[in-house]
Formats: sequence, structure tokens, C-alpha cells
Amino acid sequence: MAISRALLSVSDKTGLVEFAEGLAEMGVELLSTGGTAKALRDAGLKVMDVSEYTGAPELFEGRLKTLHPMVHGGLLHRRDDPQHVADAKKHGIPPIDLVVVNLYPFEETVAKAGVTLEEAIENIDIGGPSMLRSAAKNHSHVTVVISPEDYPTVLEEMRENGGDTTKGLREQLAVKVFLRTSQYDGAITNFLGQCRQGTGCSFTLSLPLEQELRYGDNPHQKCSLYGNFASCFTQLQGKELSYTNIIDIEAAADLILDFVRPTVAILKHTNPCGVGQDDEDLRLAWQKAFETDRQAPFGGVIVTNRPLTVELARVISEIFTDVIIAPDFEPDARALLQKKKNLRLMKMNDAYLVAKKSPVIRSSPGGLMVMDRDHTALGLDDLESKVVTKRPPTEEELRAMRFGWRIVKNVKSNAIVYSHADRTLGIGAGQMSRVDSSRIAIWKAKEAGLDLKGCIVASDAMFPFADGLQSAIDAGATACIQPGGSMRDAEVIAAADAAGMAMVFTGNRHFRH
Ligand code: 93A
Repeated sequence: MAISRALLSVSDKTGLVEFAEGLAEMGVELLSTGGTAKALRDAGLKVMDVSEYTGAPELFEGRLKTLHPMVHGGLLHRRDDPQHVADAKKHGIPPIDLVVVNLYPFEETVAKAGVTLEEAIENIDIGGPSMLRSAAKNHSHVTVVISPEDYPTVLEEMRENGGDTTKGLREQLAVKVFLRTSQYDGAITNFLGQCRQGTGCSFTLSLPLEQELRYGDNPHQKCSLYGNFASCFTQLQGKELSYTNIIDIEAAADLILDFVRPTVAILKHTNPCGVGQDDEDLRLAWQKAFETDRQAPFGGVIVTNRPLTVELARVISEIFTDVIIAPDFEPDARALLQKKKNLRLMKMNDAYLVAKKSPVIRSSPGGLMVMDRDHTALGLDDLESKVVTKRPPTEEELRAMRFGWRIVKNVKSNAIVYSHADRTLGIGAGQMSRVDSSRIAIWKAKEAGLDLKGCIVASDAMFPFADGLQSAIDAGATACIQPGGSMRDAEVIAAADAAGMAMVFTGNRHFRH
């Protein structure tokens, strides 16, 4: 049956007038609430106020607009059930075939700084979700449109189907409604209950599907992306992103945001292969990063915290890279890299800085774990007061410690980093024993032909025994930054003192599992 009566009540008025004009052209009678009716009338459309239609005025500053049997009865009764049809007739309830509703902007309201509880509460929409749910429940007969992006499809179907929509579309639109209303209720629950991780109460998570990924870790693992990745990173070119790309992009972006000075890092499987800094020339920063490890970066991720220059693009393009991430790309750099069709270029948007504040979510048997992010490299303030050895660190060693500590935070535990103040020399990641991570880092530095004499060593967690530190001393490290806190700290400090090494205890560890 052709749609003959529509109720429109929207906060977001995008595309409203064009849509309503399309409906009116097909002879659909329009009902509407206060602000929506005004917008339609201003555009010259004929529209009846819901209050006139129901005979009940809008009450309590709009808190009661559409909650009326004429509205919900018109939406909920089955058109093919004689008893429902008879009841509707008896009580003077004509059918409403189409509902167009989007909700009071609750999420936007509570995202504003300094929002009051009153403001938040006034933005809890009651009538809107009620209509949406009534219509979605009865989608066999009623079309429900929650998003302006669906207006053109609905008009198109109506034009092609003698004024009606297809059951398939109505089903799709109904599912969209239940997803949206569950998100909306989740946002209200979480705000009013202050429900977050660490608050001792349940919290709701509901995210839209963004993209089906080709697969997960392996081709036999299906994988879907939820939320809004595209707002955080814009893909400028290259092959479709994979699951592992997305994981690596997050790790790379998190690492680079720990640095203020111009920095370039190369990562592989979420761990840095090398990190370099240079205030004048990004190419030199790249060189320092690349010299740490010339083999592992093959097929890796490169990230910088400055707009990518054409000079840097030129040297990078000499090796095979999967993904390059930067806050921006100079036009010449883009032109040059465009020749590499498969190379993915990702522009990091400001939205990522906001998204980075959201918690980390990991699956757990039977559920999920939600954890605060390890935002910044902790323990770096006032390092001079955290010296535990006889010899204090030199200025240069202090600078190298700050650099190395920021990197070790971003390496999988157990993590050991050997570095100078502007470059990594050797990185040991993800070993089951700290000494092994240290040995690997030393071996990698040797492989790369780098001299560890006079460097610092950074450890993401305490050295449980003196042996780990001793291997660093033997390799040439003259200073150490680590959290401290081992039962055998005294032995570890004694080993440092015996070698004339300077050491600080940050008091904070940076595990990454
Ligand atoms: O305050 S409400 O919960 N009470 C209602 O009965 C009601 N009916 C529709 N809010 C209600 N609405 C909402 O009003 C809609 O969901 C829509 O977001 C908004 C449109 O109001 P206006 O047409 O006055 O701009």
C-alpha cells in the first residue's frame, strides 16, 4: 500500500525540506512537531501540527509532543489484522505509514565542556525513541527513517514502487533504529551513572560497523572494524587497510605523539625498529632511525610528527614500506609517493588526539577488559632528583634518558632500549626474560655496526637482578633509566656504582602486553 501519511520530527534538519517536498509530490500528508513543522512551513510546504492532529496540545515545554494513542496507535496496529484494523477504526486512529525522526543531541550536549545535569537531562529524548521503536517494531507495515543519508533511497523506492517501500528496506531501516536507540540509551546510562571503567559499575558499549576487513591476523579469520577509524586517519592512497595495518598504525601514532621535537620512527609488528630526531632536517632523523636496523623495516610502517617533506619522501621511497603516517604531506611528497600505488599514505587527523583519550579494550574469556591508556611517558619530571647512584648523569645522558624512556614505553615488554639523545642504537622487544631483551638489543646494535660506548639503557620495568644491568654495562652503556622497585635494587645499584654508571629510578613502569 502506498504511503499516505508521514510524521516528521527531527532535531537535525539536514535534507529535511527536500525529502518532505519529495513526499508531498507523491501526495503524502505531512504531520509534524513544533520546530520541524515551522521549517517545513517556511519552505512553503503544507503540514499539520501533531497537536492539531491529536487534539492534545504540546505540553511541559515540549516534553510531551507525540506521546499519544493517535500517534502510537497509528504506528503500531497491524494493517492485515482485522481486529487491529477494527480497533483503530473504532477509536478513530488512522494509520501513519512513515516516521522520520532523529533525536535530541544528547551525546553532543554531554561532550560539551561544563555541561550541567539539567542541560543533559533536557536533552534526553523520550518521544522520539518511542516513535522510532513503535515504527521499527511494526516495520512489516511502517517505514522508519532515522538518518538523513537514507532520504534519497526512500524517495527512490517510493517512486519505483507506486508510493511504497520494499519490505527489505523497511527491515534494514528498523535494524538501524534499534542500533541507534541502544547507542543513545547507552550514552545516557554512561553519563548519568558516570559509568566508565574503574567506577565499579557496568557500562554500555555500542558501536556502528565501519567496515568489513578482508581478514584478521590470517586469511581464515574473519574481521570487522567498528566505530570511526576514518575520522582519526584519512587514507590518501594505497591498498585497502588490513587488520594488522590498523594495529600497527595505532602503535605508530601512539609512539610519535610521545615526542615534540621533529621525529621519525620505523615500526614493525607494533614495535619500533628505530627512532631518530633532528631539529633541522627530517631526512637526518630518518637516517638515524634507519641506521638502527636496515633489515626489519622492509614492509614496515614509517611515522613522523611533522608534515612529510619531498626530501624525506625521496629517501623513504628507496625501501619497501607498507604504510606511511604523518600529520600532513607536502604536495611534492604526495606526487612522488603516488607512483607507489600500493603504499598506504595515512594522514593523522586531530580527531585521533581525542580518540586517544578513550580507553583500551581487549577481549577476555567471556567478556572484555577496559583499561585507561598509558598516555604519557611517566616519571620524567625532575629526573635529577631521582638519581640513585654515586655519579649523577651528565646533561647529555639526561637528554638521552628522556628520549630512550619515551621509546621503551612503546616497546612490547620485556623492553630494553639503547640510545643516544637523538637516536636509537638497539631495541630488544617482547622477550620472556629481560636479560634476553638486553642481549638482543646489543646484538642488533652490533649487527648495525653501531657503537654502544657512552649510550644510555632504558628498561620498561625494574631489573630484577644485577645480571641484566651488568650486560648493559659490559656493552658500553654509561647511564640507565628504569623504574626501580626490585627486592634486589641494592645489588643493581652496587653493580652500577662499581662501573661508575649513573642511574635514575623513575618510580613508574611502562609495561606493554
Ligand atoms: O521531549 S520529547 O521527548 N517529547 C516528545 O513527545 C517528543 N516527540 C518528538 N521530544 C520529542 N520529540 C523530539 O523532538 C524528536 O525526537 C526530535 O528530535 C525533536 C523535534 O522537535 P521539533 O520538531 O520541535 O524541532
